[in-house]
Amino acid sequence: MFGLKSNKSKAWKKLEQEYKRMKKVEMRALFAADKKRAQKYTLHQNGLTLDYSKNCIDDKVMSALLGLAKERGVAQKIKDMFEGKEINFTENRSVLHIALRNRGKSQIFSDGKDVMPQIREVLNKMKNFSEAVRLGKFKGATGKKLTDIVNIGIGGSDLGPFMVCEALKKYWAKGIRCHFISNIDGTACAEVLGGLNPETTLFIVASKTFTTIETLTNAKTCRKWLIDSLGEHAVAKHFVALSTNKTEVKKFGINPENMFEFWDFVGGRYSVWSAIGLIVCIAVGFENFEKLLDGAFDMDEHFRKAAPESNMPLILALLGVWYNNFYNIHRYAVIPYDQYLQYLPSYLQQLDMESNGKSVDKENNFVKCATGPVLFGGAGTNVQHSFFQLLHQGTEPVPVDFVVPAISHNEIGEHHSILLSNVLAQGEALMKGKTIAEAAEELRKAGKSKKEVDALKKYKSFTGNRPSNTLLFKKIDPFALGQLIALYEHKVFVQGIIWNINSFDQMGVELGKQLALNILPELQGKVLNAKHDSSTMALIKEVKSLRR
Ligand code: G6Q
Repeated sequence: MFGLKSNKSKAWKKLEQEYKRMKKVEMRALFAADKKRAQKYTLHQNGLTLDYSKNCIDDKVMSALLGLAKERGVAQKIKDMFEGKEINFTENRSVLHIALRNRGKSQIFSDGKDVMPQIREVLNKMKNFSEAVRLGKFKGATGKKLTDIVNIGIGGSDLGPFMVCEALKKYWAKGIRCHFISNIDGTACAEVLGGLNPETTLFIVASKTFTTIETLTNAKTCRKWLIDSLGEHAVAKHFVALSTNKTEVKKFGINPENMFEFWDFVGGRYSVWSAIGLIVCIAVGFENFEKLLDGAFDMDEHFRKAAPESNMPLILALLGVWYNNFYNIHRYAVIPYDQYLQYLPSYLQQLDMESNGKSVDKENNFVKCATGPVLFGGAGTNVQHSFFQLLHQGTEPVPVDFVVPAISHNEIGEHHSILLSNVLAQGEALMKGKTIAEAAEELRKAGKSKKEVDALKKYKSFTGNRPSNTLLFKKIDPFALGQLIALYEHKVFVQGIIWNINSFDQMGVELGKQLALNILPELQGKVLNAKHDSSTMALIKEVKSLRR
């Protein structure tokens, strides 16, 4: 149904022609022919560099891609988002994560109301609370300082704060530790609670809707654990909520005064900039949280104002479209070369796949082209020793984004130089490859016989011509991280525009929330003989028998 036929607009057809030409061109040759290629295809934005020269592109391709962005009205849609138009068209909502980090003085409207005063008010509340916890002024029920902060949330209410806390670990206040409980698997609770003292633990229940079964079940378990040792009155001193749903927060037994609000115009996976970032504020301090917002704002301003040809999120998005829709490569990898960024790929996986894993367009038709690709990744150099084999020699290329801080927070001996030499060498090798003749030559030089050379030369060859982007910056600090996240958010947004889909709903995730609720009473023996397919019926039966 999708991915096979293009929607034959003028710009699309032009790109199909460019693809026919470009697929015969080797990047090696393009580099050899133009000494300034790297310079030409590199962008800079306030400390962040994007080198996209190792892509299967030339000026004609870039101009055709920019033509597609123009044809799809990307510039107007960007304006619409910043003006609070209801671009989340299936839920009739504005999409205003950009307002959460609006560090300027401008007003931003949703539904005719300026949202900035309420955003600033919550930020102020976050500042006061996080400082009180850090300074030991907000104490636990027995008068002790709260040292262990547990974020209970899932999906958008977990991945953002988790990734950011881990990325900024070097900035954590001394004596404060962050923990995350997301999975409904009791192991998640058991493992975290097992190491904690109730007197010094603060629970943050993070849930936009405050109806998510995993989060509420985990929160109830943690509440019981606390009450069992400190009594009911301790809840007010050890539980806060982050939510849009005051009624449910109250019902759960958390005083709405201990609730930090956010709003429907903030999507879960775009919410780390909101109250959902509370654990980040406590861990790294409000000043650093503000720097994170500053970095994102810097990217927002760039995205809004930069010309298309030098607009980083736009260029990244178009390159993704180029491979996804013209080369028919429906996957890409993000590889951070920094241990602190090891969870960036999982975070981006949600951002990209939940936003653009869609099949119906704005006009209510099934799409005729492939939409969101599969994103995967992991920290380099570890992944070089695992799935990089396929990246180098698999039958289909996988475009890669390398994310690279030039300086490590832990500059020990030669470690970081070795790490950096690896990432640079990987990009080069993917692009250049190694011809069979070159492989043969290498084998001969290594003293192999003719027979051995003939037997091995193909196995030792690499097609090359495999695309990668390199995102380079000085160090992983709050500002750079803010820029980086916002860059990917906007990239995903632009791709959604090109594919004419809604990047801001998540019906598939919501389906999952309903489905489990149907089977739960059957597993608990409360409903018998419900109808399912034979496989599900058999599995339910077997699970019940194994758990008996
Ligand atoms: C994010 C998704 C999803 C959501 C979780 C948790 O964009 O909507 O990942 O964040 O399902 O939802 P709650 O925050 O409502 O508990």
